[in-house]
Amino acid sequence: MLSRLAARTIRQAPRRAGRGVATKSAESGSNFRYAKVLGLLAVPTALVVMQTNQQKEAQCASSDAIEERLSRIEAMISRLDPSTKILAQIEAGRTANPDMLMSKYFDVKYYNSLSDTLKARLLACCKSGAENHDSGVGVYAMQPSDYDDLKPYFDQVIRGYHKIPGQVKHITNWDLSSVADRLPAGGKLDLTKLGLGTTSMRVRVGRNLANYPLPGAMTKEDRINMEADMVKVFKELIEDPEFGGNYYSLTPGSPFEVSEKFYQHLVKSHIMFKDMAADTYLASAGIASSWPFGRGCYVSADKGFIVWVGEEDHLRIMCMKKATVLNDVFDRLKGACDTMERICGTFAHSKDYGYVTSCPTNLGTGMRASVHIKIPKLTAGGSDARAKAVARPLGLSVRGMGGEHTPIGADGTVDISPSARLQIQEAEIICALYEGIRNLMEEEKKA
Ligand code: ADP
Ligand code: CIR
Repeated sequence: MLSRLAARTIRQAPRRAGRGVATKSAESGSNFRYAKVLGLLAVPTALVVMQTNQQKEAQCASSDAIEERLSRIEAMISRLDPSTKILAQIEAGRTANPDMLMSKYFDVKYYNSLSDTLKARLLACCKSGAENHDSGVGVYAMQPSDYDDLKPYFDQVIRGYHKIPGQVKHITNWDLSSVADRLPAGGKLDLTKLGLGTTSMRVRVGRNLANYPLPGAMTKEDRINMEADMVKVFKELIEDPEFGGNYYSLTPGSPFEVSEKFYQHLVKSHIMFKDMAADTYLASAGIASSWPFGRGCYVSADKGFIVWVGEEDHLRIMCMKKATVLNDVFDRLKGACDTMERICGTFAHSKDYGYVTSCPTNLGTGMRASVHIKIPKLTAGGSDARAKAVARPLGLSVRGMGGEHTPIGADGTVDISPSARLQIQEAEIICALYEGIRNLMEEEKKA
Protein backbone atom coordinates (compact mmCIF):
# COMPACT_ATOMS: atom_id res chain seq x y z
CA MET A 1 0.00 0.00 0.00
CA LEU A 2 1.14 3.50 -0.71
CA SER A 3 2.11 5.10 2.59
CA ARG A 4 0.70 8.53 3.55
CA LEU A 5 4.18 9.95 3.44
CA ALA A 6 4.71 8.60 -0.08
CA ALA A 7 1.37 10.01 -1.20
CA ARG A 8 2.28 13.42 0.21
CA THR A 9 5.67 13.26 -1.43
CA ILE A 10 4.17 12.58 -4.82
CA ARG A 11 1.65 15.42 -4.46
CA GLN A 12 4.22 17.91 -3.25
CA ALA A 13 7.14 17.09 -5.46
CA PRO A 14 5.90 18.82 -8.64
CA ARG A 15 4.92 21.88 -6.63
CA ARG A 16 8.34 22.04 -5.03
CA ALA A 17 10.01 21.77 -8.37
CA GLY A 18 7.74 24.53 -9.55
CA ARG A 19 7.39 23.63 -13.21
CA GLY A 20 5.77 21.09 -15.42
CA VAL A 21 2.44 20.33 -17.04
CA ALA A 22 1.05 16.85 -17.60
CA THR A 23 1.16 16.92 -21.37
CA LYS A 24 -0.28 14.18 -23.55
CA SER A 25 3.10 12.70 -24.28
CA ALA A 26 3.98 12.57 -20.61
CA GLU A 27 0.72 10.72 -19.96
CA SER A 28 1.83 7.99 -22.30
CA GLY A 29 5.09 7.53 -20.35
CA SER A 30 5.43 4.56 -18.03
CA ASN A 31 5.91 6.73 -14.94
CA PHE A 32 2.65 8.48 -15.52
CA ARG A 33 1.01 5.08 -15.83
CA TYR A 34 2.38 4.03 -12.44
CA ALA A 35 1.18 7.26 -10.89
CA LYS A 36 -2.27 6.66 -12.37
CA VAL A 37 -2.35 3.06 -11.26
CA LEU A 38 -1.29 4.09 -7.80
CA GLY A 39 -4.43 6.19 -7.65
CA LEU A 40 -2.47 9.41 -7.59
CA LEU A 41 -5.16 11.46 -9.22
CA ALA A 42 -4.06 14.33 -7.01
CA VAL A 43 -1.04 14.74 -9.26
CA PRO A 44 -2.96 16.17 -12.24
CA THR A 45 -5.07 18.24 -9.80
CA ALA A 46 -1.97 19.79 -8.30
CA LEU A 47 -0.62 20.39 -11.77
CA VAL A 48 -3.78 22.21 -12.84
CA VAL A 49 -3.51 24.62 -9.86
CA MET A 50 0.11 25.11 -10.68
CA GLN A 51 -0.80 25.81 -14.29
CA THR A 52 -2.86 28.82 -13.21
CA ASN A 53 -0.26 30.17 -10.79
CA GLN A 54 2.78 29.63 -12.87
CA GLN A 55 1.41 29.52 -16.36
CA LYS A 56 4.38 31.16 -18.00
CA GLU A 57 6.87 28.78 -16.62
CA ALA A 58 4.59 25.79 -17.15
CA GLN A 59 4.29 26.52 -20.85
CA CYS A 60 8.03 26.08 -21.23
CA ALA A 61 8.09 22.76 -19.49
CA SER A 62 8.93 19.89 -21.75
CA SER A 63 7.45 16.45 -21.48
CA ASP A 64 10.99 15.18 -20.92
CA ALA A 65 11.28 17.24 -17.76
CA ILE A 66 7.97 15.85 -16.49
CA GLU A 67 9.03 12.36 -17.33
CA GLU A 68 12.28 12.90 -15.50
CA ARG A 69 10.51 14.31 -12.46
CA LEU A 70 8.05 11.42 -12.34
CA SER A 71 11.01 9.06 -12.51
CA ARG A 72 12.51 10.77 -9.49
CA ILE A 73 9.21 10.59 -7.64
CA GLU A 74 8.90 6.95 -8.54
CA ALA A 75 12.43 6.31 -7.26
CA MET A 76 11.53 8.09 -4.01
CA ILE A 77 8.45 5.94 -3.58
CA SER A 78 10.41 2.81 -4.32
CA ARG A 79 12.89 3.76 -1.62
CA LEU A 80 10.08 4.25 0.87
CA ASP A 81 8.36 1.00 -0.04
CA PRO A 82 9.94 -1.11 -2.80
CA SER A 83 6.76 -3.14 -3.18
CA THR A 84 4.73 -0.13 -4.39
CA LYS A 85 5.98 -0.25 -7.96
CA ILE A 86 5.45 -3.96 -8.46
CA LEU A 87 2.00 -3.84 -6.87
CA ALA A 88 1.10 -1.10 -9.34
CA GLN A 89 2.51 -3.17 -12.21
CA ILE A 90 0.45 -6.17 -11.09
CA GLU A 91 -2.70 -4.07 -11.07
CA ALA A 92 -1.84 -2.62 -14.47
CA GLY A 93 -1.33 -6.17 -15.76
CA ARG A 94 -4.84 -7.09 -14.67
CA THR A 95 -6.22 -4.36 -16.93
CA ALA A 96 -3.80 -4.83 -19.82
CA ASN A 97 -4.19 -8.62 -20.01
CA PRO A 98 -7.10 -10.05 -17.99
CA ASP A 99 -6.10 -13.58 -19.04
CA MET A 100 -2.65 -13.42 -17.46
CA LEU A 101 -2.87 -15.85 -14.54
CA MET A 102 -0.42 -13.92 -12.34
CA SER A 103 -2.63 -10.81 -12.05
CA LYS A 104 -5.90 -12.70 -12.38
CA TYR A 105 -5.30 -14.62 -9.15
CA PHE A 106 -3.35 -11.94 -7.26
CA ASP A 107 -5.54 -11.02 -4.32
CA VAL A 108 -4.45 -7.90 -2.42
CA LYS A 109 -6.30 -9.15 0.70
CA TYR A 110 -4.29 -12.36 0.68
CA TYR A 111 -1.08 -10.40 0.04
CA ASN A 112 -1.80 -8.08 2.99
CA SER A 113 -2.42 -11.07 5.25
CA LEU A 114 1.15 -12.33 4.74
CA SER A 115 4.25 -11.67 6.84
CA ASP A 116 6.77 -9.24 5.33
CA THR A 117 8.99 -12.16 4.30
CA LEU A 118 6.19 -13.99 2.50
CA LYS A 119 5.04 -10.73 0.88
CA ALA A 120 8.51 -10.23 -0.59
CA ARG A 121 8.63 -13.86 -1.75
CA LEU A 122 5.26 -13.59 -3.48
CA LEU A 123 6.24 -10.39 -5.28
CA ALA A 124 9.51 -11.94 -6.46
CA CYS A 125 7.49 -14.80 -8.02
CA CYS A 126 5.16 -12.31 -9.75
CA LYS A 127 7.89 -10.06 -11.18
CA SER A 128 8.00 -11.62 -14.65
CA GLY A 129 4.31 -11.07 -15.34
CA ALA A 130 4.39 -7.66 -13.64
CA GLU A 131 7.02 -6.53 -16.14
CA ASN A 132 5.68 -8.47 -19.16
CA HIS A 133 1.97 -7.94 -19.54
CA ASP A 134 1.81 -10.22 -22.59
CA SER A 135 2.63 -13.23 -20.36
CA GLY A 136 0.16 -16.09 -20.35
CA VAL A 137 1.14 -17.24 -16.87
CA GLY A 138 3.56 -14.60 -15.54
CA VAL A 139 4.72 -16.47 -12.40
CA TYR A 140 7.90 -18.39 -11.61
CA ALA A 141 8.70 -20.00 -8.25
CA MET A 142 11.96 -18.84 -6.66
CA GLN A 143 12.27 -21.55 -4.00
CA PRO A 144 10.94 -25.12 -4.16
CA SER A 145 8.94 -24.36 -0.99
CA ASP A 146 7.13 -21.40 -2.64
CA TYR A 147 4.48 -23.77 -3.99
CA ASP A 148 3.60 -24.92 -0.46
CA ASP A 149 4.35 -21.75 1.54
CA LEU A 150 2.29 -19.60 -0.85
CA LYS A 151 -0.22 -22.34 -1.64
CA PRO A 152 -3.41 -20.22 -1.48
CA TYR A 153 -2.02 -18.22 -4.42
CA PHE A 154 -0.05 -20.83 -6.36
CA ASP A 155 -2.78 -23.46 -6.17
CA GLN A 156 -5.14 -21.17 -8.08
CA VAL A 157 -2.54 -20.38 -10.74
CA ILE A 158 -1.69 -24.08 -11.08
CA ARG A 159 -5.29 -25.27 -11.28
CA GLY A 160 -6.12 -22.39 -13.62
CA TYR A 161 -3.32 -23.26 -16.03
CA HIS A 162 -3.66 -27.04 -15.88
CA LYS A 163 -7.46 -26.85 -15.84
CA ILE A 164 -7.77 -29.01 -12.75
CA PRO A 165 -11.16 -28.39 -11.09
CA GLY A 166 -10.59 -30.15 -7.76
CA GLN A 167 -7.63 -30.74 -5.49
CA VAL A 168 -4.33 -31.44 -7.25
CA LYS A 169 -2.75 -34.78 -6.39
CA HIS A 170 0.02 -35.76 -8.74
CA ILE A 171 1.25 -39.35 -9.10
CA THR A 172 4.55 -40.30 -10.75
CA ASN A 173 4.37 -43.46 -12.87
CA TRP A 174 6.62 -44.44 -15.76
CA ASP A 175 5.36 -48.03 -15.98
CA LEU A 176 4.03 -48.66 -19.49
CA SER A 177 2.36 -51.91 -18.38
CA SER A 178 -0.10 -49.75 -16.41
CA VAL A 179 -1.38 -48.28 -19.70
CA ALA A 180 -1.35 -51.58 -21.59
CA ASP A 181 -4.90 -50.99 -22.87
CA ARG A 182 -3.67 -47.88 -24.74
CA LEU A 183 -0.62 -49.57 -26.28
CA PRO A 184 -0.64 -51.39 -29.63
CA ALA A 185 -0.25 -55.20 -29.46
CA GLY A 186 3.32 -55.94 -28.36
CA GLY A 187 3.53 -52.65 -26.47
CA LYS A 188 5.57 -50.85 -29.14
CA LEU A 189 4.72 -47.24 -30.00
CA ASP A 190 5.92 -47.70 -33.57
CA LEU A 191 5.59 -44.61 -35.75
CA THR A 192 5.82 -46.61 -38.99
CA LYS A 193 2.36 -47.96 -38.09
CA LEU A 194 1.13 -44.36 -38.31
CA GLY A 195 2.67 -43.91 -41.77
CA LEU A 196 5.80 -42.08 -40.61
CA GLY A 197 9.41 -42.88 -41.44
CA THR A 198 12.47 -42.06 -39.37
CA THR A 199 11.41 -39.26 -37.05
CA SER A 200 13.26 -36.96 -34.68
CA MET A 201 12.00 -37.87 -31.18
CA ARG A 202 12.85 -36.22 -27.87
CA VAL A 203 11.61 -36.63 -24.30
CA ARG A 204 12.82 -34.25 -21.57
CA VAL A 205 12.09 -33.70 -17.91
CA GLY A 206 12.79 -30.62 -15.79
CA ARG A 207 14.43 -31.33 -12.43
CA ASN A 208 15.76 -29.14 -9.63
CA LEU A 209 18.22 -29.92 -6.89
CA ALA A 210 16.67 -29.64 -3.44
CA ASN A 211 19.73 -27.90 -1.95
CA TYR A 212 19.78 -24.74 -4.13
CA PRO A 213 17.26 -21.93 -4.66
CA LEU A 214 15.39 -22.23 -7.96
CA PRO A 215 17.15 -20.45 -10.88
CA GLY A 216 15.28 -17.14 -10.44
CA ALA A 217 16.76 -16.65 -6.97
CA MET A 218 20.27 -18.02 -7.58
CA THR A 219 23.30 -15.80 -7.13
CA LYS A 220 26.20 -16.01 -9.56
CA GLU A 221 28.08 -17.94 -6.86
CA ASP A 222 25.18 -20.42 -6.50
CA ARG A 223 25.23 -21.00 -10.25
CA ILE A 224 28.97 -21.61 -10.33
CA ASN A 225 28.81 -23.92 -7.30
CA MET A 226 25.90 -25.89 -8.73
CA GLU A 227 27.69 -26.38 -12.02
CA ALA A 228 30.77 -27.58 -10.09
CA ASP A 229 28.56 -30.12 -8.23
CA MET A 230 27.15 -31.31 -11.53
CA VAL A 231 30.61 -31.65 -13.09
CA LYS A 232 31.32 -34.30 -10.41
CA VAL A 233 28.16 -36.15 -11.47
CA PHE A 234 29.09 -35.93 -15.17
CA LYS A 235 32.60 -37.24 -14.44
CA GLU A 236 30.95 -40.40 -13.10
CA LEU A 237 28.77 -40.67 -16.21
CA ILE A 238 31.72 -40.07 -18.56
CA GLU A 239 33.61 -42.93 -16.88
CA ASP A 240 30.59 -45.25 -17.24
CA PRO A 241 30.70 -47.12 -20.60
CA GLU A 242 26.90 -46.93 -20.78
CA PHE A 243 27.14 -43.10 -21.04
CA GLY A 244 30.65 -41.77 -21.88
CA GLY A 245 30.62 -38.40 -23.66
CA ASN A 246 31.58 -34.87 -22.62
CA TYR A 247 30.57 -31.84 -20.59
CA TYR A 248 30.48 -28.48 -22.39
CA SER A 249 30.45 -25.30 -20.29
CA LEU A 250 29.59 -21.70 -21.15
CA THR A 251 31.13 -20.42 -17.91
CA PRO A 252 34.02 -18.06 -18.75
CA GLY A 253 37.28 -19.62 -17.57
CA SER A 254 35.80 -23.09 -16.92
CA PRO A 255 38.13 -25.98 -17.84
CA PHE A 256 35.19 -27.24 -19.96
CA GLU A 257 34.50 -23.89 -21.66
CA VAL A 258 33.58 -24.08 -25.35
CA SER A 259 33.93 -21.42 -28.03
CA GLU A 260 31.00 -19.24 -29.12
CA LYS A 261 31.14 -20.98 -32.52
CA PHE A 262 30.87 -24.45 -30.97
CA TYR A 263 28.05 -23.27 -28.68
CA GLN A 264 26.11 -22.02 -31.72
CA HIS A 265 26.71 -25.38 -33.43
CA LEU A 266 25.26 -27.15 -30.37
CA VAL A 267 22.18 -24.88 -30.42
CA LYS A 268 21.64 -25.52 -34.15
CA SER A 269 21.95 -29.26 -33.56
CA HIS A 270 19.12 -29.03 -30.93
CA ILE A 271 21.60 -30.17 -28.27
CA MET A 272 22.10 -26.94 -26.30
CA PHE A 273 19.67 -24.23 -25.18
CA LYS A 274 19.41 -20.74 -26.63
CA ASP A 275 20.83 -17.58 -25.04
CA MET A 276 18.40 -17.04 -22.15
CA ALA A 277 19.32 -13.40 -21.72
CA ALA A 278 17.27 -12.74 -24.87
CA ASP A 279 14.07 -14.07 -23.21
CA THR A 280 12.37 -11.16 -21.45
CA TYR A 281 10.15 -13.43 -19.31
CA LEU A 282 13.17 -15.30 -17.97
CA ALA A 283 15.20 -12.10 -17.66
CA SER A 284 12.53 -10.39 -15.52
CA ALA A 285 12.23 -13.47 -13.33
CA GLY A 286 15.98 -13.45 -12.66
CA ILE A 287 16.25 -16.89 -14.27
CA ALA A 288 18.51 -15.57 -17.05
CA SER A 289 20.73 -13.62 -14.60
CA SER A 290 24.52 -13.92 -14.61
CA TRP A 291 24.40 -15.41 -18.13
CA PRO A 292 26.41 -17.41 -19.16
CA PHE A 293 27.86 -18.36 -15.75
CA GLY A 294 26.93 -21.82 -14.49
CA ARG A 295 25.43 -22.83 -17.84
CA GLY A 296 26.43 -25.90 -19.79
CA CYS A 297 25.39 -29.31 -21.03
CA TYR A 298 26.46 -32.91 -20.77
CA VAL A 299 26.21 -35.01 -23.95
CA SER A 300 26.58 -38.81 -23.95
CA ALA A 301 28.99 -40.49 -26.36
CA ASP A 302 26.17 -41.44 -28.75
CA LYS A 303 24.58 -37.94 -28.35
CA GLY A 304 21.29 -39.57 -27.38
CA PHE A 305 21.32 -38.57 -23.70
CA ILE A 306 21.72 -34.90 -22.78
CA VAL A 307 21.56 -32.89 -19.55
CA TRP A 308 21.21 -29.09 -19.63
CA VAL A 309 22.61 -27.23 -16.64
CA GLY A 310 21.30 -23.80 -15.60
CA GLU A 311 18.39 -23.16 -17.92
CA GLU A 312 14.81 -22.53 -16.67
CA ASP A 313 15.30 -25.43 -14.26
CA HIS A 314 18.58 -26.50 -12.66
CA LEU A 315 18.54 -29.53 -14.94
CA ARG A 316 16.72 -30.52 -18.08
CA ILE A 317 17.37 -34.22 -18.62
CA MET A 318 16.54 -35.60 -22.08
CA CYS A 319 16.85 -38.39 -24.59
CA MET A 320 16.85 -37.77 -28.33
CA LYS A 321 16.95 -40.09 -31.30
CA LYS A 322 16.10 -40.15 -34.98
CA ALA A 323 14.23 -43.44 -35.22
CA THR A 324 10.73 -44.91 -35.36
CA VAL A 325 9.88 -46.39 -31.93
CA LEU A 326 8.97 -43.93 -29.15
CA ASN A 327 9.70 -46.50 -26.43
CA ASP A 328 13.44 -46.16 -27.23
CA VAL A 329 13.68 -42.58 -25.91
CA PHE A 330 11.10 -43.03 -23.14
CA ASP A 331 12.67 -46.17 -21.64
CA ARG A 332 16.18 -44.77 -21.89
CA LEU A 333 15.13 -41.55 -20.14
CA LYS A 334 13.51 -43.46 -17.30
CA GLY A 335 16.76 -45.39 -16.65
CA ALA A 336 18.91 -42.27 -17.00
CA CYS A 337 16.71 -40.26 -14.60
CA ASP A 338 17.05 -43.02 -12.00
CA THR A 339 20.85 -42.91 -12.42
CA MET A 340 20.88 -39.11 -12.14
CA GLU A 341 18.70 -39.08 -9.02
CA ARG A 342 20.91 -41.73 -7.43
CA ILE A 343 24.08 -39.69 -8.04
CA CYS A 344 22.65 -36.16 -7.53
CA GLY A 345 20.59 -36.82 -4.41
CA THR A 346 16.89 -36.10 -4.13
CA PHE A 347 15.33 -33.76 -6.65
CA ALA A 348 12.97 -31.05 -5.34
CA HIS A 349 9.54 -32.61 -4.99
CA SER A 350 6.16 -31.53 -3.64
CA LYS A 351 3.75 -34.01 -2.10
CA ASP A 352 0.81 -32.62 -4.12
CA TYR A 353 2.48 -31.18 -7.21
CA GLY A 354 5.11 -33.84 -7.97
CA TYR A 355 8.47 -32.69 -9.34
CA VAL A 356 9.02 -29.00 -8.66
CA THR A 357 9.89 -26.75 -11.59
CA SER A 358 10.45 -22.98 -11.88
CA CYS A 359 7.43 -22.48 -14.09
CA PRO A 360 4.09 -23.81 -12.81
CA THR A 361 3.38 -25.03 -16.36
CA ASN A 362 5.99 -27.79 -15.99
CA LEU A 363 5.08 -29.05 -12.50
CA GLY A 364 4.28 -32.70 -11.95
CA THR A 365 6.10 -34.76 -14.53
CA GLY A 366 8.23 -31.87 -15.87
CA MET A 367 7.96 -33.92 -19.04
CA ARG A 368 7.70 -32.78 -22.64
CA ALA A 369 7.66 -35.59 -25.19
CA SER A 370 7.94 -34.29 -28.74
CA VAL A 371 8.44 -35.29 -32.35
CA HIS A 372 9.27 -33.25 -35.42
CA ILE A 373 6.64 -34.03 -38.04
CA LYS A 374 5.71 -32.56 -41.39
CA ILE A 375 2.16 -31.20 -41.75
CA PRO A 376 2.41 -29.04 -44.90
CA LYS A 377 -1.35 -28.69 -45.45
CA LEU A 378 -2.10 -27.52 -41.90
CA THR A 379 0.79 -25.05 -42.13
CA ALA A 380 0.12 -23.86 -45.71
CA GLY A 381 1.28 -20.26 -46.19
CA GLY A 382 3.97 -20.65 -43.54
CA SER A 383 1.64 -19.96 -40.58
CA ASP A 384 1.21 -22.25 -37.60
CA ALA A 385 -2.19 -20.74 -36.70
CA ARG A 386 -4.31 -23.49 -38.26
CA ALA A 387 -2.05 -26.27 -36.97
CA LYS A 388 -2.34 -24.83 -33.45
CA ALA A 389 -6.13 -24.53 -33.72
CA VAL A 390 -6.42 -28.17 -34.84
CA ALA A 391 -3.84 -29.42 -32.31
CA ARG A 392 -5.30 -27.72 -29.21
CA PRO A 393 -8.46 -29.85 -28.90
CA LEU A 394 -6.28 -32.91 -29.48
CA GLY A 395 -4.32 -31.94 -26.33
CA LEU A 396 -1.20 -31.09 -28.36
CA SER A 397 1.09 -28.08 -28.41
CA VAL A 398 2.77 -26.91 -31.60
CA ARG A 399 6.21 -25.30 -31.45
CA GLY A 400 8.74 -24.22 -34.06
CA MET A 401 11.83 -26.05 -35.27
CA GLY A 402 14.10 -24.37 -32.71
CA GLY A 403 11.69 -24.98 -29.82
CA GLU A 404 9.37 -22.56 -28.04
CA HIS A 405 8.79 -19.16 -29.69
CA THR A 406 10.64 -20.13 -32.90
CA PRO A 407 9.29 -20.39 -36.47
CA ILE A 408 8.04 -23.61 -38.04
CA GLY A 409 10.10 -25.28 -40.77
CA ALA A 410 9.80 -24.02 -44.36
CA ASP A 411 8.62 -27.49 -45.40
CA GLY A 412 5.80 -27.51 -42.82
CA THR A 413 7.74 -29.41 -40.15
CA VAL A 414 6.62 -28.63 -36.60
CA ASP A 415 7.44 -29.77 -33.09
CA ILE A 416 4.40 -31.37 -31.47
CA SER A 417 4.01 -32.57 -27.91
CA PRO A 418 1.18 -33.37 -25.49
CA SER A 419 0.40 -30.19 -23.52
CA ALA A 420 -0.37 -31.85 -20.17
CA ARG A 421 2.38 -32.18 -17.55
CA LEU A 422 0.52 -32.30 -14.21
CA GLN A 423 -1.93 -34.86 -12.84
CA ILE A 424 -1.01 -37.06 -15.77
CA GLN A 425 1.44 -39.93 -15.48
CA GLU A 426 4.65 -40.19 -17.50
CA ALA A 427 3.41 -43.41 -19.12
CA GLU A 428 0.22 -41.61 -20.17
CA ILE A 429 2.17 -38.75 -21.77
CA ILE A 430 4.02 -41.02 -24.17
CA CYS A 431 0.74 -42.75 -25.12
CA ALA A 432 -0.85 -39.31 -25.61
CA LEU A 433 1.98 -38.39 -27.98
CA TYR A 434 1.46 -41.54 -30.08
CA GLU A 435 -2.33 -41.08 -30.18
CA GLY A 436 -1.90 -37.35 -30.85
CA ILE A 437 0.36 -37.99 -33.85
CA ARG A 438 -2.23 -40.43 -35.26
CA ASN A 439 -5.04 -37.86 -34.83
CA LEU A 440 -3.02 -34.96 -36.21
CA MET A 441 -1.97 -36.99 -39.28
CA GLU A 442 -5.66 -37.73 -39.92
CA GLU A 443 -6.46 -34.00 -39.71
CA GLU A 444 -3.56 -33.30 -42.09
CA LYS A 445 -5.02 -35.79 -44.59
CA LYS A 446 -8.45 -34.13 -44.36
CA ALA A 447 -7.06 -30.58 -44.69
P1 ADP B 1 11.92 -27.59 -23.95
O1 ADP B 1 11.51 -28.70 -24.84
O2 ADP B 1 13.00 -28.01 -23.02
O3 ADP B 1 10.76 -26.95 -23.29
P2 ADP B 1 12.39 -25.92 -26.34
O4 ADP B 1 10.98 -26.05 -26.81
O5 ADP B 1 13.00 -24.57 -26.36
O6 ADP B 1 12.58 -26.42 -24.83
O7 ADP B 1 13.28 -26.92 -27.19
C1 ADP B 1 14.64 -27.08 -26.89
C2 ADP B 1 15.42 -27.67 -28.05
O8 ADP B 1 14.99 -29.00 -28.26
C3 ADP B 1 15.19 -26.92 -29.35
O9 ADP B 1 16.40 -26.87 -30.07
C4 ADP B 1 14.22 -27.82 -30.08
O10 ADP B 1 14.24 -27.69 -31.48
C5 ADP B 1 14.71 -29.17 -29.64
N1 ADP B 1 13.71 -30.22 -29.84
C6 ADP B 1 12.52 -30.36 -29.25
N2 ADP B 1 11.88 -31.45 -29.68
C7 ADP B 1 12.70 -32.03 -30.59
C8 ADP B 1 12.63 -33.19 -31.39
N3 ADP B 1 11.57 -34.01 -31.35
N4 ADP B 1 13.67 -33.46 -32.20
C9 ADP B 1 14.74 -32.66 -32.25
N5 ADP B 1 14.88 -31.55 -31.51
C10 ADP B 1 13.87 -31.23 -30.69
C1 CIR C 1 4.42 -16.67 -19.91
O1 CIR C 1 3.84 -16.57 -18.85
O2 CIR C 1 3.88 -16.50 -21.01
C2 CIR C 1 5.90 -17.04 -19.89
N1 CIR C 1 6.37 -16.89 -18.54
C3 CIR C 1 6.13 -18.44 -20.42
C4 CIR C 1 5.15 -19.45 -19.87
C5 CIR C 1 5.36 -20.82 -20.50
N2 CIR C 1 6.21 -21.59 -19.71
C6 CIR C 1 7.24 -22.25 -20.20
O3 CIR C 1 7.54 -22.19 -21.34
N3 CIR C 1 7.88 -23.02 -19.35
